[in-house]
Amino acid sequence: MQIKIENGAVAFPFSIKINSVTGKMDDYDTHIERFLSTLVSIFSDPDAAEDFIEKNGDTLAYEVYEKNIPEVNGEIRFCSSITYPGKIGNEYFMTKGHFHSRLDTAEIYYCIRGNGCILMEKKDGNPILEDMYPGRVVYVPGYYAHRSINIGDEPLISLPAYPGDAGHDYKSIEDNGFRHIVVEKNGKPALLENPRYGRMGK
Ligand code: PAN
Ligand code: ZN
Repeated sequence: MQIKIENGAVAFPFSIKINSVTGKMDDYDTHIERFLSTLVSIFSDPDAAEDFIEKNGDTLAYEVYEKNIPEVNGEIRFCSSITYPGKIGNEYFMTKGHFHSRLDTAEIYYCIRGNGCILMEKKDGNPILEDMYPGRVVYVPGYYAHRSINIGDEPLISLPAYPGDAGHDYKSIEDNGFRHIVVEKNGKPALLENPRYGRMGK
């Protein structure tokens, strides 16, 4: 079903289903797949990411299914976000992460399956790590960059929802990274300073 738009807004109510095992959305409009080869520079050890790909082949780290809801004030965009289990060295598979282009826009993540966390950081603030497991809702306030991190051994599936006009600023994170990374230490996730913060793009 194509969403009907009138005056720049969704014209009719609609519903979709997200498979709670695979995360696949039925009747989606857009499907984004992020393979490790396109994510090498988000990891704190890009050489380890290259080695991983050499050994295991290019690997799907996360994917997103979404409806094309207008990117305007008043609408709510949502998707199914699926981050796969895995690690580069000790660093867990994760999404690229971003600020919203409209910095003051918030977001909620509803966790459907898996075990992980959302890392949140203001431009100059402390990191906040919130747990994700089925049934858990994480509120990401405006001004916080955010990314999903899978610390488990099954897909981390969530439903993020955010204002239509939020927009996505990936560049700040591509250039600088997050100030912190989440790695496995003694079998548990640990939050460490990112040794490459401020020079991720180099
Ligand atoms: C989410 C994310 C999704 C994929 O819908 O877009 O989890 O992560 P990246 O956008 O960082 O690649 C969201 O936060 N939207 O605003
Ligand atoms: Zn977001």
